[in-house]
Amino acid sequence: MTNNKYVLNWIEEMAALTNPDRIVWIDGSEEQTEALRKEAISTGELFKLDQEKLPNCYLHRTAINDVARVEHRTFICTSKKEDAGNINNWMAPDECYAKLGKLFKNSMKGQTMYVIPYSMGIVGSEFAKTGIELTDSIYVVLNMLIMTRAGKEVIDALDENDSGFVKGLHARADLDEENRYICHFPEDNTIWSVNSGYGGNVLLGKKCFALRIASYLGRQEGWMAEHMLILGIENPQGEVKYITAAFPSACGKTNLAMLIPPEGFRAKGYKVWCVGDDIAWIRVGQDGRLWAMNPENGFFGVAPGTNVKSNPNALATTMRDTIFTNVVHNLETNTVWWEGLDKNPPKNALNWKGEKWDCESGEKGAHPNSRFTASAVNCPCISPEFNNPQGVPISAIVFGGRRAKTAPLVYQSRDWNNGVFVGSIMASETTAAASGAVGVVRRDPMAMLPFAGYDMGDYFAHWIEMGKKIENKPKIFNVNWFRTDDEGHFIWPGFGENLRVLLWILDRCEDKAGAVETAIGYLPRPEDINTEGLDISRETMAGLLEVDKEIWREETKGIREFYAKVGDRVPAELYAELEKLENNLK
Ligand code: GTP
Ligand code: SPV
Ligand code: MN
Repeated sequence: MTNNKYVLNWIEEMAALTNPDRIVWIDGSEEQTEALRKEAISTGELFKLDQEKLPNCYLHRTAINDVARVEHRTFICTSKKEDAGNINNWMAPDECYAKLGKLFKNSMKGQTMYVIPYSMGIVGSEFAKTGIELTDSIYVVLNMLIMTRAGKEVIDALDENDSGFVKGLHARADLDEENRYICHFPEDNTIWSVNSGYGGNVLLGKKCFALRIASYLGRQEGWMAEHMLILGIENPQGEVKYITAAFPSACGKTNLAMLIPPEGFRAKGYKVWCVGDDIAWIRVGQDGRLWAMNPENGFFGVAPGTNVKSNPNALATTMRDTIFTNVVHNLETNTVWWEGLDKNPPKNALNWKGEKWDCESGEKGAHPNSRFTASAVNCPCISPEFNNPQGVPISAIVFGGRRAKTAPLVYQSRDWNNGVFVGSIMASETTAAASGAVGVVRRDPMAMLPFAGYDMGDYFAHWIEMGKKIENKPKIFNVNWFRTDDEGHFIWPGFGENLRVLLWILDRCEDKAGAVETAIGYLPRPEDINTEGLDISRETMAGLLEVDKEIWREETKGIREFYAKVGDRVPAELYAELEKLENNLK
């Protein structure tokens, strides 16, 4: 497939280590892909769903001990520990290569090693980057073919003398939890993942490359890799403005990226275009604005909660060419189901573990982190700019998380550095997207806690530095769709209605909307957000926009503790912002 010596030598070395029976290059052709599907079906790795109702759709089940990212087993292996920082797990590169080398040794014996050349971004474009993943899993191959631009054209576009590709090695091995490792060697452009077969652990183009390795490269090269959706909002005059938003895992990026405007807004001509739902690569354009592109080619979205009301676009996207992972298998219709799809759970069905499932048992049928892997081109609201290698110009950056009480529905930061501060103090209740306890508040700066490929203090400093290079800075905001009442119910209706908040945000970017200054930043008054056609009282809006100083004083203590934990590379600019906030709250 290639004459690139760096590629060939590396594959030879990895094959010597893992000892596969065969090596197969993935070319991206429909013939090869179909043959792989057939093979996976024959071994039970995939189930073919009803091809009339769900053309080209398949179901996969992971091992029951392998259902989410494993943050405690994720390592950044820089030669100096301080470069990985206090927040990341660290291992010395030599030690890690030796340790994982033992786990990879002969791990592919009797199996095929697939070589997947893939591009993050438009193949051959200036801002795209190439990766090669070696894997023993057809499931990984089929997912990578959806999630990235993969195959022959990628390796053809790689120069013979280019050694800068990202080298990913993955083996399922024994799926042994105790020996599961997701390791990154940013100084070597290398990722090693062993003993898992689940999503973010093994689709190495996604979190491992496009966030952890890319954030490291971005700092060196002067750009940013962020855990952000990108969406365009078209107004009735046909003008489109773009927003990026960083929310932690399972906190609403896919939903927001594909939102359908409330009826009244649709009638007026508002439209939302999805550019990306998870990752944004961002750089300063020649025009002095910030430009964002989505390096992925598909969506690895959370299934539960996705339905015709909450996210019709996502649901439509999954109606063809989709791989479902860990959802319910409806045996009556040979289709899929998950909690929150509709009110008719199938009677004759298997749960995500493949066991007979009684929908009245009270036990969940789909895993809370069950997912769909679907093609971006199948999304009804995919942006016409999706394949533009330049990306799109950004008007606003939005941060947000799940906070039952503290954060108001929306607020605007005062300026870039204050906005970086707002991102750095993000916190959210944990979800099922990572293994561990769910619902615990944890600090998750810029939604990058598990994804920054280097020291978090340096990462903050990089944000501050980027601000100096952007002539026309986007404005920075914070949102919270998840405030709850005393009974624990969400107060804000969310989903499509979130457009109302985004429109206030865009109006603020053009000085067209009102706000009041508070201790934490600019907040809309209830009347500043258009609630036309929404059954929500002024008092409820006022409640959603309340900033409780007592709670926030407590919050600043948590922020100080967190900064101390991040360590001595937290920039002085952010401590200055923290002091301002503390003073404002006195
Ligand atoms: P990752 O793919 O893990 O990065 O997640 P994500 O940020 O894309 O989250 P996603 O959009 O898949 O949403 C996850 C969960 O949040 C789903 O159960 C949604 O139903 C729920 N959710 C999304 N938006 C809203 C909202 O506006 N309000 C409420 N109450 N729930 C929401
Ligand atoms: C996330 O957890 O943020 C995801 C899913 O987008 S995974 O690819 O598994 O990381
Ligand atoms: Mn994500």
